[in-house]
Amino acid sequence: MTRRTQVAVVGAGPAGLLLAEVLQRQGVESIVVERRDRAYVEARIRAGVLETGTVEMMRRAGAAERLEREGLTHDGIEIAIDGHRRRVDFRGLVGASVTVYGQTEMTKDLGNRRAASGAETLYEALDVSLHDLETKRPRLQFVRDGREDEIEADFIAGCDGFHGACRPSIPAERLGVYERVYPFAWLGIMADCPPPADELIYARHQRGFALCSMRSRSRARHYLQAAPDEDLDQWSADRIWSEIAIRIGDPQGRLLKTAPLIEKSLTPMRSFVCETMRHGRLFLAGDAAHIVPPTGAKGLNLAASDVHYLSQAIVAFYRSGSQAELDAYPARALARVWKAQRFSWWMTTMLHNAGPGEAFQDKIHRAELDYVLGSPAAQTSLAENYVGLPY
Ligand code: FAS
Ligand code: PHB
Repeated sequence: MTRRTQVAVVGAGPAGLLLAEVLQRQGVESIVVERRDRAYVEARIRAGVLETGTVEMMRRAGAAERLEREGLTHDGIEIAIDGHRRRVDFRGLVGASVTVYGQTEMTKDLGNRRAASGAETLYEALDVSLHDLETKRPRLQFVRDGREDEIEADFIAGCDGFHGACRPSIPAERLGVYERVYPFAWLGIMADCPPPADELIYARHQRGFALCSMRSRSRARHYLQAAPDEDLDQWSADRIWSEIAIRIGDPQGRLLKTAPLIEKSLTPMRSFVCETMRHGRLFLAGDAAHIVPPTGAKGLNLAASDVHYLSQAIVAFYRSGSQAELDAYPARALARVWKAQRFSWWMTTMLHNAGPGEAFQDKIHRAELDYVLGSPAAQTSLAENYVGLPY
């Protein structure tokens, strides 16, 4: 049986669900097709800091009620160099703040919104393949409950992340790809204990980078710079906690509360952009098109700004028949993507040890951080990028 819809969305992560619900509320119907089950998608622990624009997109999706109630407003961050902490005051410098709210919660809220709107989300849809992308009737084929299924649509939104099926459906010779892989990774933990400070602490230390973040005032989310092939079995909870304490300048552990680990993971670090964000009637959004090192807290937020541009273009098409905004989508989205890539690369190289043989680089990056922490002008630049550049 072939289902028919206006927009077929591949992926029920933040980008896919946000796009589907923003479109739904503007009268454009969609079907979302997701490889995993809903519980798996909503349990994936990832991002935690939302730009103002992302909060606004959740409002446009009709899914911001809990976020506005439970999200924590942060007016700044702290940056530590070898244990000496200084605050960067976003509110004072640029009159804006960020909201701390877990991606898991955002995806749950969007999933509940989607279920309430009665629109279709097909979970556990396997072997998704894309067809007829350069025609006016592109199609998705997939297997669900052991049966082959098909959706015909006006447009396909590729929101299936870095390892999805959509980007590879674009002919290789059409792909414009830029990539940098970093010589380190993040060892991430989650624990039910208060974070060491009211705001996030980004720390540069000769032993490596550390970040103390949170999901609430009683749930901490911390990261340590580690090798890309780090053996997590060599990292006991005690070793992790003591290393975080040293790197943030709390060697006696007076500030850092500890608790049993809920999660321990290793995330590789890369910068990746596929500039081919459109191929025929296929449009890529979110991690399907770009990956940033998480130091600048931009990954999830770029998915939201892609959705802003793509939803505007699709709605304009249905309202006026004009293709102009669809044609302009890649350039509009990429203008913001590359600025966020630059900021994420800058925060990453400035705060992480470059590794053996890079002593000169490390001196330059420490000097840059020293300069930033002593210059209101440099801190203003950091602040306006961190809180999110305008759409
Ligand atoms: P997602 O990858 O979230 O979602 C894609 C969806 O598509 C998934 O549900 C997947 O199951 C589905 N899918 C994939 N292939 C499919 C197929 N063939 N058919 C159907 N469905 C398919 N960002 C930050 O800002 N801060 C962070 O700290 C941070 N930490 C991260 C940690 C990890 C381990 C990872 C991988 C990413 C992290 N990110 C972070 C970035 C992350 O938050 C992404 O930016 C965000 O998930 C982007 O959302 P989507 O584009 O929806 O992609
Ligand atoms: C997080 O809370 O997961 C987080 C916060 C800030 C970052 C990266 C990750 O830069």
